[in-house]
Amino acid sequence: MEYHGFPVLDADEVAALVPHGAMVAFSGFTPAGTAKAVPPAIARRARELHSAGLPYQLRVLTGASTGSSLDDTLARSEAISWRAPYQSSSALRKQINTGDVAFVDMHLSHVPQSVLFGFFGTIDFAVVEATDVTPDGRVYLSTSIGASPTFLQAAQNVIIEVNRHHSRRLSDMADIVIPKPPPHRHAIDLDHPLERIGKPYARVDPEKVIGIVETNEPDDSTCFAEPDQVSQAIADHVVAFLAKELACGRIPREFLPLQSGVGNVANAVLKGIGENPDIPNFMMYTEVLQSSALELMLQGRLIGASTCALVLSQEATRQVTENIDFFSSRTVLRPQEISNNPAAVRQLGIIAMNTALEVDIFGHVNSTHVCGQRIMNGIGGSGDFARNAYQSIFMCPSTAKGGKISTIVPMCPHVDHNEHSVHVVVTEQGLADLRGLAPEQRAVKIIDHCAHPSYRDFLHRYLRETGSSHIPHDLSRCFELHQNLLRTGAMLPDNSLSSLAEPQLGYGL
Ligand code: 0RQ
Repeated sequence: MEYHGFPVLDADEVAALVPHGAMVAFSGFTPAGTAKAVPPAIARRARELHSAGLPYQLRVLTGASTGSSLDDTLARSEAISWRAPYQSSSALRKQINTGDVAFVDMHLSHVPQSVLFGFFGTIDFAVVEATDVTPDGRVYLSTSIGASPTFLQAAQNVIIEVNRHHSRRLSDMADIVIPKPPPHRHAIDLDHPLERIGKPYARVDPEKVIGIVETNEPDDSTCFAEPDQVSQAIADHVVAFLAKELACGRIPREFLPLQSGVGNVANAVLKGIGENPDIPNFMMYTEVLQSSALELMLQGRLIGASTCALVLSQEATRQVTENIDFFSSRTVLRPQEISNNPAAVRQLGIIAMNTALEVDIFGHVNSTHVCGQRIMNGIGGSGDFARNAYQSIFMCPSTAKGGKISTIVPMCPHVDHNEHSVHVVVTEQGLADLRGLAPEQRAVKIIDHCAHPSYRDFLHRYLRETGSSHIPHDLSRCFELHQNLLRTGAMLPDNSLSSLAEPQLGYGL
């Protein structure tokens, strides 16, 4: 059988072609556009070979995190030896944290250039989901663009998963360009989030396409619970802050494009912005567009969005398919090199809103490593946006694990975003605007506005008892809370936590 002149293979035939030790670049930026058939076939092959006593593991590259068909399935079959650039799978996280998988945590905007210049070695195979591929090598990608255009260009062998479930008209949203390599790179000509600078398809050399795998499967769908009290309180603080900034003229009257991370807090913030009559209709320039954003688009609150991926519930997917003219005139799907491009973020004046694991009293943010050791997901695109944003906001609940952990700490044992890239910190307790404040002033503000009341005395005492310097720290005590946590399972003795309202949850590092 053939598809537009390319041989049609089944996924197991493809898996049989991929040798132990190969570097495979898969499409997928979150569950959106994740390759769906070949990874499970590779996992089956790995299990068979492992049970025959043979080694079989791959080096796995993607755009970002993936759907369950990829990271979860491959990790459960112990089929990954190396992984970059981002993940959010609990099975894979365990293997990374036991040292069984080598994981490279990196800025998502850096991935395509790193691939093109060979920083990861040869890309043996690319497995890319698409809605169509033409005989002359035009590849129409599906719900995410990610790094697929570059994977198609760089890989020695290419497999296209043509997924009939997706609307072929998703390509109406796609705007694909691969910047020229330095030193011949031109400035990115983007003056507006919806400006188009590329083509609706990616390119592949047809000679490299060894086969087409046909699929008919939706992306894993993500549904978020209604915001809880904590997310709602964080959202209320952020929305009130943005409205005040607008009223003071520190945000221009026509507002600025928003970048928003993924998850319940991000959803609550977006919903709150949508509902606030003082904030005008707005644009987004972001890496992931969730169902909640599409609702705002239907309401006319969100005028338009540039993104790298559409992460939708099944109902939202149906809406997009049925109203493709409406959504495609308001949505641009870009490669991650452009959606997360630092120059574009600075040029467009993005307001970046990301989530932290913990923040220290001077404003450094840890987004990735619990106690500086165990990875949660990775830095993802947060650094691409935060470092270059017009305003960079970091949000998190003031405590985690039922209050056993304070997310406001004297010093972060791992730093993803340093004080220079963090303008505003928000917890359900309040908001600390750090702009123009020196380190000690920042510390007082963060403790008083953001720390949970049960931890404020400890944090103030720490600040008082350290000597005076530009950033006052006591290097013998700065990780006392983390050491307590590792030793006893809580950052402070239990009695100091009795005032916390949340239920006490188990904590296992
Ligand atoms: O664990 O579910 O076991 O209770 O961390 O925390 O509060 O549910 O928040 O899901 O938004 O994740 C930073 C991880 C937050 C995420 C992070 C525990 C907490 C819970 C999750 P449980 P929440 P979220 C866009 C931009 C980096 C990448 C990024 C992230 C779990 O937002 O990965 O921003 N960000 N990308 O209990 C120990 C602490 C903790 C803690 C929370 N201080 N210590 N555990 N938890 N704080 C996306 C892309 O780039 C594609």
